[in-house]
Amino acid sequence: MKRLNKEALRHKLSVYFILGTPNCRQEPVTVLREAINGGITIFQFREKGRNALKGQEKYAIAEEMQYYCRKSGVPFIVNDDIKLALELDADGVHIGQEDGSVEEIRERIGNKILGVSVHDSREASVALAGGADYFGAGPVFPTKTKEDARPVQGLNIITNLRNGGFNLPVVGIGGITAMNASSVIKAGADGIAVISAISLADDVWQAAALLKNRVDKALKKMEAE
Ligand code: TZP
Ligand code: MG
Repeated sequence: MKRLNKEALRHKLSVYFILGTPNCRQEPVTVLREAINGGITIFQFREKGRNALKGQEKYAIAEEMQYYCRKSGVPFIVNDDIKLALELDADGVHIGQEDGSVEEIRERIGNKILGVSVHDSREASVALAGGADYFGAGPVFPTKTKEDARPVQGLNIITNLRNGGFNLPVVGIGGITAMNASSVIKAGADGIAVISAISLADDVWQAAALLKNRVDKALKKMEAE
């Protein structure tokens, strides 16, 4: 996939699904395939936490997930593991505040998509200067998925970034569900990033489709205002 321009990327970020094998009860590749069919617009492979795969097993499942993403035109982003992203020629990388210098990672990955998790305007400024393409902001709501998550920030994190004049695409993350997704878009986010709302759903396809529906409606409403 060629590097997307800023507006195309903004659009692709609307329903951002993140998954690793520890996040699902069903077979992870099946979960991803159903989520793609349900309408997710971008995917992040985040193999972290208890029982996370390593080495060849991690590589193999990432490669399989990338295959299904490619087939459907869904950008494939790798969390943290720059080496894996380069080996697979992934579409991009997502890093947090503890993952090293944004600038150095930008140099290593060339023109791949670079997402950075930020928690305030200062971190956002540094990420922007270092060459980030989008911000992940949160946790917006309480989450059980990330054990070392920062304190809940509420919708303020999104509003503050927007009021701070940042024009980079922003996705909200943390505790987002079909019930609260519209509020995140209304606060100014370009998209929502979720793990459990899709990965742990009884019907993964339906969960993804419902989120997509809610987000699309909220984005349309924002455009009209
Ligand atoms: N970063 C901040 S909160 C979070 C990450 C990776 C976990 C999001 O998971 P969920 O299940 O959508 O709350
Ligand atoms: Mg990280």
